[in-house]
Amino acid sequence: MTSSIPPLLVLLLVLGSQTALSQSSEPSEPMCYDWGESSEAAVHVLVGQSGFLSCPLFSHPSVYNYSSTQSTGHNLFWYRVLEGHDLEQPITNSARLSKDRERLWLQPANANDTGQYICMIRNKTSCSKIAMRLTVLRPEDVAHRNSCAPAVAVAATHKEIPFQNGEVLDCPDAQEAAKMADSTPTVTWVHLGLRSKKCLQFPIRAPERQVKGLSLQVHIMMEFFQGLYFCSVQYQRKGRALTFTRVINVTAVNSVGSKEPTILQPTKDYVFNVKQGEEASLVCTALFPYLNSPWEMWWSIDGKTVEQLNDPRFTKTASQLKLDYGDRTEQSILVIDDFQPEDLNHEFNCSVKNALGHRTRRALIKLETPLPSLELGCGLGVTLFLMLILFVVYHVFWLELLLIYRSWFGTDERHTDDKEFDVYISYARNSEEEQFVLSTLRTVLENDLGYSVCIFDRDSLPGGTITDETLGFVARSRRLLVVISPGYASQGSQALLELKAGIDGMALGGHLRVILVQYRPLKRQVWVKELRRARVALALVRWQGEKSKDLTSRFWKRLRVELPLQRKSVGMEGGKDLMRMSSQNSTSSQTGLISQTTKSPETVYNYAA
Ligand SMILES: *C1O[C@H](CO)[C@@H](O)[C@H](O)[C@H]1NC(C)=O
Ligand SMILES: *[C@@H]1O[C@H](CO)[C@@H](O)[C@H](O)[C@H]1NC(C)=O
Ligand SMILES: *[C@@H]1O[C@H](CO)[C@@H](O)[C@H](O)[C@H]1NC(C)=O
Ligand SMILES: *[C@@H]1O[C@H](CO)[C@@H](O)[C@H](O)[C@H]1NC(C)=O
Ligand SMILES: *[C@@H]1O[C@H](CO)[C@@H](O)[C@H](O)[C@H]1NC(C)=O
Ligand SMILES: *[C@@H]1O[C@H](CO)[C@@H](O)[C@H](O)[C@H]1NC(C)=O
Repeated sequence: MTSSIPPLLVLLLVLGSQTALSQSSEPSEPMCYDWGESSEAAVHVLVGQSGFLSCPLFSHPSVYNYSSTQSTGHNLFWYRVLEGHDLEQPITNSARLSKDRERLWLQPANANDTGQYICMIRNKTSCSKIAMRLTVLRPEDVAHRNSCAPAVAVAATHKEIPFQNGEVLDCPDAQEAAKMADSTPTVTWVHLGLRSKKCLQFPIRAPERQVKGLSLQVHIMMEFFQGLYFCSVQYQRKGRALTFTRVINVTAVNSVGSKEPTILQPTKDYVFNVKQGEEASLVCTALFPYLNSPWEMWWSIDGKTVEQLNDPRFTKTASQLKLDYGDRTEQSILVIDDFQPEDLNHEFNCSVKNALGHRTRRALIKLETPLPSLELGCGLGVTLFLMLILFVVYHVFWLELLLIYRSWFGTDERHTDDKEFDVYISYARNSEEEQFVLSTLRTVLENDLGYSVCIFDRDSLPGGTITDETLGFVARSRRLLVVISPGYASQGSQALLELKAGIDGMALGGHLRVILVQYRPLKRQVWVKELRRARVALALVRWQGEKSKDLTSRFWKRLRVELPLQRKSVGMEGGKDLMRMSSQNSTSSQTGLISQTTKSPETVYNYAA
């Protein structure tokens, strides 16, 4: 940013606010305004070389102009401050110390000239004074020391020369020295290459750079002409040989191409994505091609600069990204604190300007509403919770769910087949299980659940062969309920016959399914091999003692799932009564027959074998 600050302000800032002091030694003399010490005006001179102090009051001619002060009767006086004594000693003109307009020349400077100096302009009614510091350096103290320079030099001046262009390098202060010299001074030039770091003493053969009088002419600027140019001025004054060295820092700058500034970022269609409630940084990058004139870059909000708005929510930072032969890439970032949807109504413009042109680009902004993490978290939590509930419900109540599902969508097998019994119960006779079968299983199935149950010993008619009748009964049943027990289906038993008939019927697709019911915990090893083989494919329902007595227990639910669908009879009195009439009472009438028809071991044995 090179904005021109009012010179008076600079003067005030630089000098610091020193109080106006009365310098009056005589009552008639005016108050003298004291500007304090100017750090800008500090001078370094090499011991033994010529140098000068320039009165800083005149460095801003809009405030003090040497020519005009002369016309208002002002005189310029120089003083040296004697340190430790707080005394201002007037400087008297001599061959070595001489005034020339606003300058005080030291020809040459001595080591003991180092100190504070004051220049004062005064007429009868007004007075101003300012102080500055002179430092006389030894050659070994100097920054630009190098082996090739004929002498060392102090402060460097800067010069930019466009490629392919010509430029005259004047040795600073040589003209002024020439005015005081007895004869024309001589100047020697040395170039210290920027990259090569080599010294080149002029004059040289090549025609691009030539010494002409007190100057060095660069006819066509090249990249390797960059670097430091030392010029040493030698002259005679009042019979004394004098010298001083100056240095010019020469850099090459681009000369061709458009010199108007361009906005590199944001591009025409670029959209800044900003988040609500967060800090938004709008980055503007611009290229200012080399132009020896001021340039400017700024952000505006609805046409007002950040400074004009003076809103703490808007701040900006600027920085230089690149300097390439004078072409500067500059960046300005507008930072918007806590971006809100209303900010989208503002017009954020990045503007650039130099002497030849200006550009403005509006920043397109898209607001990304952040996912409300709280609501998202809640939603997720609720979903997980529901899933957990479903999981639990399914695992605890899956039997119920299955039963409900079946009651709604299942088909009643009894309408599609011509079977006579729902359940055929196969069990080991004379075992603990027999009691369970006859007193519990049969009763509940028939009376409470309304199934038609076939128990061979009860339902078979006297006279027939046991094998045929068994096969017939099993074939006419929809389910074969096998109540397993340690001795179940031992060799040659009725139960083995029933089991084989059931497994065969199942395998042959006779609409028969075998269900295993375990009354007591039982080791698998004691199962007959037919059972062991079939086990994988069969449902096993376990009796869990007292727990299973209740009709709503798991045992009965599982059993009902395995048994044919009983659409209307579950818990219904009608079904119960029907069953009692149809089968239960026939039991008693047939019990007597069992003894006559049971046990024809040979037949069973033959079948089994
Ligand atoms: C079954 O018949 C017997 C007599 O044969 C009778 O005492 C009993 O009440 C009957 N049971 C049912 C449930 O009808
Ligand atoms: C100083 O004043 C003289 C005459 O008063 C004027 O010609 C000259 O331009 C002024 N210089 C500056 C730098 O203002
Ligand atoms: C002294 O200088 C001031 C301006 O700084 C001017 O107004 C005034 O007339 C001058 N006085 C005389 C006596 O020339
Ligand atoms: C300063 O130094 C010079 C020699 O370099 C000497 O002649 C002169 O007297 C000195 N002046 C003071 C005030 O010390
Ligand atoms: C010369 O000027 C360039 C560009 O301003 C700067 O980077 C470099 O440090 C200067 N060289 C010296 C020796 O001052
Ligand atoms: C902002 O820039 C756009 C072009 O991108 C322009 O049309 C508009 O006038 C500018 N607004 C202001 C206030 O400069």
